[in-house]
Amino acid sequence: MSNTTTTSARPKLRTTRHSTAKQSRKEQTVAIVGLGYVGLPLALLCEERGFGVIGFDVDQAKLNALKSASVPDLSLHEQTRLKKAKIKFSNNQRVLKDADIVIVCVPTPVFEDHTPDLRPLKSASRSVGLQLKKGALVIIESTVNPGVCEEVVIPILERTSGLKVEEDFYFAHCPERINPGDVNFSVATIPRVVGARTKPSRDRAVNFYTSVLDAEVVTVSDLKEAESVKMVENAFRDINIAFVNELAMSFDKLGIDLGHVIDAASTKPFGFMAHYPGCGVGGHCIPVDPYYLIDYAKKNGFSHKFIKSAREINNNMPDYTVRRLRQALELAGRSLSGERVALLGLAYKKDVADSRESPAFVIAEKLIEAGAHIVRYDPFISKENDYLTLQDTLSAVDSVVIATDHSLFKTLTPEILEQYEIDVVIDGRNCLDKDQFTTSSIVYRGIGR
Ligand code: SAJ
Repeated sequence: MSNTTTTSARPKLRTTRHSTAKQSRKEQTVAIVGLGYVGLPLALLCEERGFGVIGFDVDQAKLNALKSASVPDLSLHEQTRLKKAKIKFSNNQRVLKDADIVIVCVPTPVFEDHTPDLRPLKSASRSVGLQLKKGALVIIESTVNPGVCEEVVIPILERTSGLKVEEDFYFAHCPERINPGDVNFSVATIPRVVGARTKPSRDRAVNFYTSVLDAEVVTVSDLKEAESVKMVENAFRDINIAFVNELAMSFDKLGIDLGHVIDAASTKPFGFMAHYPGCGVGGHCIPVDPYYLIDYAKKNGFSHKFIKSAREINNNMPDYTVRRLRQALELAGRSLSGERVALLGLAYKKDVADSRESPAFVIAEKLIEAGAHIVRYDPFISKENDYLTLQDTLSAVDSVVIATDHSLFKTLTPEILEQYEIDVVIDGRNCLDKDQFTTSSIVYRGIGR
């Protein structure tokens, strides 16, 4: 049964907005499985909206941090909520047995060979299944490729619970859309997409989300469409970043400032969406999710050439960044071997403390392989720093590579850098004011400028 009604070339999605009465929320217990950057904000929001909430995570260190209310990357509001939260945090899966709604928000990484690593999701599904009660609703928010819900998760839930999906329990997929560090969009305000096999499951899930969120909830025809939405969103972003990264390497040869070109192209009010070149693509989503789609399509007889090429281009950007440094040092009469280089930024994106899949680590590896001596500094990940302060870091080096556009690094003017006798700067995130460097003694190179 299709849920979408096609009224024009583009199928019109049905939007549903109706809320569950507040008193019924109090009677409902929501269990969030996985308390990371997706699950924890959702748990706090559910409690704020009147649900009884259980927070389950296998990581005792994470649970300890939660109990002491010291968790990075939460908004101020979420930090405040956490301090007074009545959420039951536990790593004992038996706490799940009372849940009316169980939402799985565990990581879905890839192995070294880029194939999907579903171990966390399978383990979570087993824990949920073992405690699943009749009539409960299970929602997967973890990002997965089409087919995972039906071919992996539901069989585990049925096998471990002895219950039958759609007869004894409800099931839906609602891919998470959290954007860490985003001050404009929070879990409450980001529109969501829900897919399920049957109308009862879909309605149960839509009921829940419309009673918790302040954003639109749209439905798609089935689980595979819902799984595909997130894959498409993030592959879209990855290929667009690869597009500007390839342009950057070309325009560096042509001596054209790609940043200026993108800014000018952005004045076109339709048909163009700005993305920006950089030293690589990090994080738990963008560089990972396309591999799930590539892998599943390959297993079903299709090879994604374009999406794969985009991944290769983006994975090559750390190497390109090191080449930019090598070329700049040659102008200063030096080579990478023996060079003292500050690597500024380890996080995968601006002003967050998350370094997963960060290109900075690949840059570090390549610099060390080339014989350079690197000094790391990231104001958000101090445990990895070689010196306590940015000043001490700059005092110990002769050149700089910026791998993350943290706000702190944008204060680095040529005057400041010259005080530390730094004469080469590679701006891997194009976050400094290039024009200021043209009249300085410093060799400045960006990515695509
Ligand atoms: N990056 C570029 N150029 C760009 C944009 C990003 O090189 O134009 C790099 C970043 O430096 C970073 C990586 O790509 O290393 C990922 O950046 P991101 O802004 O996409 O950050 P994420 O990974 O937190 O992406 C999240 C995603 N949200 C979800 O998956 C739910 C993504 O779908 C969002 O599009 C993205 O936030 C967003 O728009 O900010």
